[in-house]
Amino acid sequence: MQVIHSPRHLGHSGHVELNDGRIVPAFEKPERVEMVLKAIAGRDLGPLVGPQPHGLDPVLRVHEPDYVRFLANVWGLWTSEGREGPALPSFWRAPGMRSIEPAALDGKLGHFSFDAGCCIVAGTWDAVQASADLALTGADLLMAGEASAFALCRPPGHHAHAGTMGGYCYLNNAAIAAQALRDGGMTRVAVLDVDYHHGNGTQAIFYDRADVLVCNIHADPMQEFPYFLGHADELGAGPGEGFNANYPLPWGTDFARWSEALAAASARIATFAPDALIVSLGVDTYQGDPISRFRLDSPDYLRMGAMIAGLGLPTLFVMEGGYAVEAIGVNVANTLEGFLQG
Ligand code: B3N
Ligand code: ZN
Repeated sequence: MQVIHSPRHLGHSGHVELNDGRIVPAFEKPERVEMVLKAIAGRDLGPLVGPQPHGLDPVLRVHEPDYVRFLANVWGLWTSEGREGPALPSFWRAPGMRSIEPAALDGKLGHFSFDAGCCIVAGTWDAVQASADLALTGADLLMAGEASAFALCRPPGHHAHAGTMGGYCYLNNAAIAAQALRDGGMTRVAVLDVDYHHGNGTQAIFYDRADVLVCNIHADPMQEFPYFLGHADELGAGPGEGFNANYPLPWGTDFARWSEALAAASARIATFAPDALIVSLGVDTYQGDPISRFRLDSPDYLRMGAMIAGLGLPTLFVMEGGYAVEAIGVNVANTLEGFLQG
């Protein structure tokens, strides 16, 4: 399994988030990737490779042009106004207000976001583009006949909608890769999102489509971020009806309960018979994660990987969340090792 990595993620650092009424350093930080690299180096998983540049065309197959223009320009606009420090959204449109992109930068930040989780610093756009390129390179590998690949994406992507950032996510790496597989000739693609948080962006992007099945196993949105999407009755719409499946689980869920949901999602995926599988791999389901409340332990990720291997599909793992920095590497490496041995 090739592991696709770029040091350009390091440019997205020094950013902040709003937590308990205070501006604090973001939980989503560069050390996460460095810890995964360190853990992978100790295992015989496969070679570490860099990304191929893909430009913005495959990004624009998923994301709206105005949004991509905003992401590309926001830091330049911010600094040209003499603003100092990171750019953080803090104003949002309520239902009944109009969806017109404001000229003012604070208005633009709110227009293109759904929370204050996407801070922008000097290196953010470069890191975001590199992250999408990692996922696209992984998609290329599957199309070239590789059985599996791991895109060590950072920033993560599964909360990003076609025109909206949020939850540390700017471009939806998994969705961009899924669309690239479709554009490359695959007929059906499945996305299995095992992150603790519901992948609202991925769901929304493919909600009315029957060619991309999206399955999410996550904390119940009644209790957890992203709060406003991820219920079990969200089944898809129009031609996409029946091609979205959510498995919300309560706080305190352990692997015994969690793996029942994975078995159900796997059965749905097997029925769909996709040409390839994309796994949105978040390991914030770990019992020691500082912002999450599931109870998976490190050995459970070996079993998770083996269960995913049981689907017998060409599989691209795309990194999403996981904030227990001391354990993130072991948990990711265990998943990949479990998959390779499974
Ligand atoms: O949910 C939180 C949150 C919960 C607990 C915290 N503690 C105990 C310090 C802090 C924050 N914040 C909302 C934003 C969560 C973004 C999650 C991104 C992710 O991993 N997506 O998969
Ligand atoms: Zn998460």
